[in-house]
Amino acid sequence: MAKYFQPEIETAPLETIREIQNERLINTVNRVYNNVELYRERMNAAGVKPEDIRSIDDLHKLPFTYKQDLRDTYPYGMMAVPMSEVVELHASSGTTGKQIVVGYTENDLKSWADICARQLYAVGADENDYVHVAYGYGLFTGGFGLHIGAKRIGATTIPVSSGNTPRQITILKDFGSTVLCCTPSYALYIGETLEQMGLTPDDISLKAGIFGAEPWTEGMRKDIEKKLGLKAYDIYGLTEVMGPGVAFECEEQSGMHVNEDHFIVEIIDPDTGEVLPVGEEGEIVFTCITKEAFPILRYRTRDIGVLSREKCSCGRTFIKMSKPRGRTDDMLIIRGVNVFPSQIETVLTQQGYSANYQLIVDRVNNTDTLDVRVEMSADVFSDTVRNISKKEYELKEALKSLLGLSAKVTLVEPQSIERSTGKAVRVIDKRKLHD
Ligand code: DLL
Repeated sequence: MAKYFQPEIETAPLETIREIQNERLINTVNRVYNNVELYRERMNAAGVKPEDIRSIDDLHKLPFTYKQDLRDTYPYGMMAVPMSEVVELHASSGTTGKQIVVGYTENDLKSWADICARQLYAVGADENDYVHVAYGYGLFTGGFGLHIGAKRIGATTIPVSSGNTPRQITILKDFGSTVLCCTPSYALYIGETLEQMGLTPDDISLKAGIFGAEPWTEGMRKDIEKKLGLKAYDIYGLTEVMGPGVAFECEEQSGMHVNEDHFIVEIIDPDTGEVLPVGEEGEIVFTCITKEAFPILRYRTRDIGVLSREKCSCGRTFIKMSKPRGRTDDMLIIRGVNVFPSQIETVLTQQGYSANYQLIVDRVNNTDTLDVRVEMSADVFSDTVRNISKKEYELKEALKSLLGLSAKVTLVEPQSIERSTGKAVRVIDKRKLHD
């Protein structure tokens, strides 16, 4: 039986959601036009006045917001309320460039707690649960977001933060954690450590995991579920929009419901900016319609995904987004073949490997090269060199036939690829060193 934290809105008819969105969008546009210089200038330049936005059908008239805008207005230039009303700051540095800062009012924190509480209810958690938060606490939004969500549902919240993996296992065991929140790559690492400590999932009490902040595949989901003896759910979010909980997975485990009473989602063609119909793949764009401190209009996430309005068996009516395939800036172009690391991960896990891999990209004699380094299991490692070469060949062929990608494949020793307690670094692009 599905459990909803806020059933009235989570299962509301589409028309009701639309009415809420229309009203909140109009409000937000007026507020940002009056309070944020960047929006006033952008809208003036585009010839759009707040009164031109009468419903979400007019959304496309509004200009986009880019990460660069947040850098240019660093640190407080995009706040729509006086700083005296901002009660918390978070920040994200991303992989490149200057960090960006976002702010929350007391009401913003309440909305954030609500959306994380919806995620926790959707995985079957309630006040009887022990929620173990192993996302990093600090300026990163992962730790604090799930933390306030867990408190909101009255669960016993365990703010472990990330790192010190043997200690995580001790706490899982001794404190009786039932829900684990961390990145999927850290979940896998915790699972491996459990095994190395001679323990099994029966020695701990986990029933569900809330894993996000990075792309991960169905193969990795199965692996984590087996290693930790739980059901693994995806959660999506980004600092600029709120943090974790922008979209959340339900018991169906087939995509994430976007919290449409707080965020309007669009899919656009990343090259032309044109809005694409539901069902087509493109760049995900969000507009925040309840945030007071840091409302953001049509934010270009650079994440690639697809939306679906198909009825969900959980009873929620919020639109669903697919697992994002990756970010436009993470897409690798290897001799003309476009490929996301997550597609390579799908092939690796289908071939029975765990998601401990690294992609080394380089340019040799003006030609791009890709070396897929994957850890072998202990039993393969003890195999003959000939058999290991055979396995490498098989994987190389699988990558070629499934993705059209010719790559070098190297099976490396178990435990030789550095583990991550946060977001895994999958790609080492040596081409950047030559530029
Ligand atoms: O990663 C917020 C978060 C924390 C989400 C904990 C989920 C759980 P940032 O550090 O700003 O915020 O990174 C945001 O991470 O644009 C995506 O590219 C990626 N991302 C986040 N969740 C997912 C996911 C947090 N479930 C960026 N699947 C986003 C794939 C994800 N990518």
